[in-house]
Amino acid sequence: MEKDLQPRFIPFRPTAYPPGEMLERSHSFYELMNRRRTVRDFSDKPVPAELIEQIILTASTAPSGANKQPWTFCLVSDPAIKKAIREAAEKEEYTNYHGRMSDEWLDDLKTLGTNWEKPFLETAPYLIVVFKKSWEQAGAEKLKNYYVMESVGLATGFLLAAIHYAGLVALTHTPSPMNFLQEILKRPENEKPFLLIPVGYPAENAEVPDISRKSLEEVLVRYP
Ligand code: IYR
Repeated sequence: MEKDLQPRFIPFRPTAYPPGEMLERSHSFYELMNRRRTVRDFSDKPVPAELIEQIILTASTAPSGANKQPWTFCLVSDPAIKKAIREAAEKEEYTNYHGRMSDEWLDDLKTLGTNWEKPFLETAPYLIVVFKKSWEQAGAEKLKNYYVMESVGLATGFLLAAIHYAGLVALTHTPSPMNFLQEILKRPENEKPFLLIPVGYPAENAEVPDISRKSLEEVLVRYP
């Protein structure tokens, strides 16, 4: 059957606010987002599955190249799978921290206090493993996706915002290399791991690094 390749449009129904309210919303959203912190000390307090699934649905509203939505979110709460992920991640990280990362890189991480041990991979009630899909398998055919890194990066940004908005905390974790995730989670060949994100409540006495964000003047260039 021939594919229908005609453009198809529906009316756009924008959400409109009075100008004063727009400014107020931009301030309050900044206040909210500026309170987001990457957390490494997790509580094992359970998180309702419905809450985390709704958050993933929000992540999946992100824009993507040709609307291909080239992502899969693996949601892991099985303790045996979490343990396997922790063991594999720590094996790689041990090598990273003992010679694979440059001295400059290790120095850059000193203020964050990270090391090869990753207990949060078992403590956090959920691990979300984001996979990027370079292509879709349609029978024997491989259908290409576009701007996959950009698209999945955007979806992950939405994911982190939704986690924070719901009152949970997350860590954007990048064990490297992370092909072990594809094996442990038995993902097909067209899916490659992108980020590993433990999600949950912070531990009671959780601490975060004392770091600051760049000012507007440092990140903004105006024309004119
Ligand atoms: N993947 C390692 C190292 C690490 C790298 C960066 I760049 C960070 O911002 C934090 C950690 C780890 O997870 O410890």
